[in-house]
Amino acid sequence: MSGKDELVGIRTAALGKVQAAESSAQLDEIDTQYLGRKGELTLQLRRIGSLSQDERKDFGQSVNDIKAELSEAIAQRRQALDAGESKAKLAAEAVDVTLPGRFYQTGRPHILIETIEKIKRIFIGLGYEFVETPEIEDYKYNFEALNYPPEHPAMDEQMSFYINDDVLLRTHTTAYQHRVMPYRKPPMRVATIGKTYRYENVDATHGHTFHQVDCFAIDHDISLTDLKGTIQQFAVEMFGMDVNVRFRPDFFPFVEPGAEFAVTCFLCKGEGCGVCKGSGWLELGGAGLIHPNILEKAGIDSEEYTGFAFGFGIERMPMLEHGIKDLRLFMENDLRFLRQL
Ligand code: FA5
Repeated sequence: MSGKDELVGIRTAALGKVQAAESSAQLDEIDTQYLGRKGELTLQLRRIGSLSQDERKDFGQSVNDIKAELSEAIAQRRQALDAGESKAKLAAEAVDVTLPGRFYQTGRPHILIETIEKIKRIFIGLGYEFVETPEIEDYKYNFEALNYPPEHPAMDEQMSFYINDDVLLRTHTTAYQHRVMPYRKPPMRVATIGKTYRYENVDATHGHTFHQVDCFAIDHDISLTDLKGTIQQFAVEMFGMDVNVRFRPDFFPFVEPGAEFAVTCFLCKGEGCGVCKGSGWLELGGAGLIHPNILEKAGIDSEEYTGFAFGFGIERMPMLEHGIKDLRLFMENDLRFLRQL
């Protein structure tokens, strides 16, 4: 084969490879194979010495033309591949703004936690400091320090889960009083909120585990009017309306006089409805003026200071507000229930 024929073969093969190349890396290989220091076209130039004087110029010119043509073809192919690649990349990264958004399920506080937080906010706004005391409580704080004489029938109303003779699960949040009172000086306004436990027959409105809030205030000249005003203010902020508060005599060994209190039904505004069973009132809890014995036991002079205390259950409020018929639903963690609220 003449040198010229060989050149034509190399050119055809090289240009064919360039067109078939699918990547920059393949083009690099073709570049090395033909145009590199030991490339096929470079080697062709070295043949020039073996050619006649006449042929040399012509042959050299042809090799250089093919080299230039091949370089140009490689550059063009590289450009085309780059453009294709970035187009494909753009296509892959494209966002279809017409697609519907992804739905993320977000958590939210349990309805009881929401109620507790709201109650706390209101009492903090009224100047109460919240404290936490144990749920596993000494008999001493749960009953004895609260003026319950041994074997007093009132203790039957709060059937208890005993851990041993001296320790039980607190039956009411009022157990916090003597964990706090002896260690502070009046004036004081203190509150606590949390779980309480009673060993009783569980039904739709009575749980063995439920929540209470308790508050007390001690200062000079505290009277029943202060108690009533505080509960009234709480009810207005909690239920968002102009409520009345009703007190009826009741007995708790740690208050004198003692009362149960109710607020105007927030659904029927006192007219009488299914929720308040036609009475127009919703019973919330117990209250009264702190018994002088309790103050004295805490080292507070009952001649100089008086105080009020009250406590109520939490579950009742969201039950009434959302028409929840069974208090056990709060503690069962059934998502079908929780998602409705
Ligand atoms: C008490 O627990 C007193 N410690 C309240 C108190 C505090 C009176 C300070 C005076 C001064 P009582 O046993 O009535 O009182 O309970 C108060 C509220 O807790 C009830 O009105 C009710 O709303 C709620 N409660 C009582 N037992 C249960 C129960 N088993 N399940 C759900 N809620 C309950």
